[in-house]
Amino acid sequence: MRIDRLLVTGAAGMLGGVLRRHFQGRFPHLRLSDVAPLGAAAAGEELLPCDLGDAAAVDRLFDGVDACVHLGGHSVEGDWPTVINANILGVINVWEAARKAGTKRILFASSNHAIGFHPRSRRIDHTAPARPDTRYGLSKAFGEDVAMYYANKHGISALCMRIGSARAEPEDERQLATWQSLPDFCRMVEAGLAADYVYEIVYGVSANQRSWWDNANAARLGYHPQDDAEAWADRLTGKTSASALDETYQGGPYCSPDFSGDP
Ligand code: NAI
Ligand code: 15L
Repeated sequence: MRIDRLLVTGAAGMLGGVLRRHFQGRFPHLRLSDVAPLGAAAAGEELLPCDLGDAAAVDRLFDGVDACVHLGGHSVEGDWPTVINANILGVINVWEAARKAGTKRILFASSNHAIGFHPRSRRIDHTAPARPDTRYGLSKAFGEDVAMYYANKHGISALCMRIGSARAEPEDERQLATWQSLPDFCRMVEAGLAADYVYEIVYGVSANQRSWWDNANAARLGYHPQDDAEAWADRLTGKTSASALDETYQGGPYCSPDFSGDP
């Protein structure tokens, strides 16, 4: 697929900054957007600030866009108004704008919190149904379904990346399973831009020995992670949550806040 103009939303964020550096000079036009300041444009960059909840602004954002890596949104648990604006209205506005602009592909930053209430004792793959652990996780599950609807109905191919814990280094025992190194995150995005598919789900995770996720679907699509959180095991083993509930479920510390169910 030829990409003349790639759009990255959430470009002022942590992973957006990683991709901005990774893609420098790579496409004729790299369009970057966020509601937060984006700094100065480098050669080949187009900076278009916008709130994802503003449909007209998102329509303008997609003008001339061939493919999009959609990272923008509220990236942790939040109250309903915040989650609805950034992650519910936001994904509707993104896919609707893509449809109108003729954009061919969207890579969506979903989250492990869409499946956070699967127990750690269960190894799951890309066919696992949503089990959101938060309003945030529910919004990511919704985003995955929006992506599927527009893929099947309007031919916008979509890769839903259920990212675990993408950061420079894992920070606790749970992340020995869920960590994705930043180079592996870039490898996953590269595979998602290059492969041939209509709608797929993959896990955004490194080649961790302790992973709870069978990521064969990602390997089939060309994602071959190079890193393994086990290198941090000596330092992080035993660094766990005080909550038994958090330690039972894959979503970890997102599970116990506000919990009033039957564990
Ligand atoms: P981040 O919080 O650093 O970046 C998100 C960006 O979205 C921010 O720059 C923020 O200003 C922007 N944003 C928020 N609300 C917006 C709105 N209404 N309109 C426009 N922009 C808005 O998060 P990070 O870590 O870079 O994550 C990027 C994406 O990946 C997020 O969608 C997050 O949910 C997802 N993700 C990240 C994981 C990680 O471990 N870093 C794990 C799972 C999912
Ligand atoms: C996420 O979805 C968040 O965006 C990230 O900040 C981490 O908390 C991550 O999940 C995680 O589960 O470690």
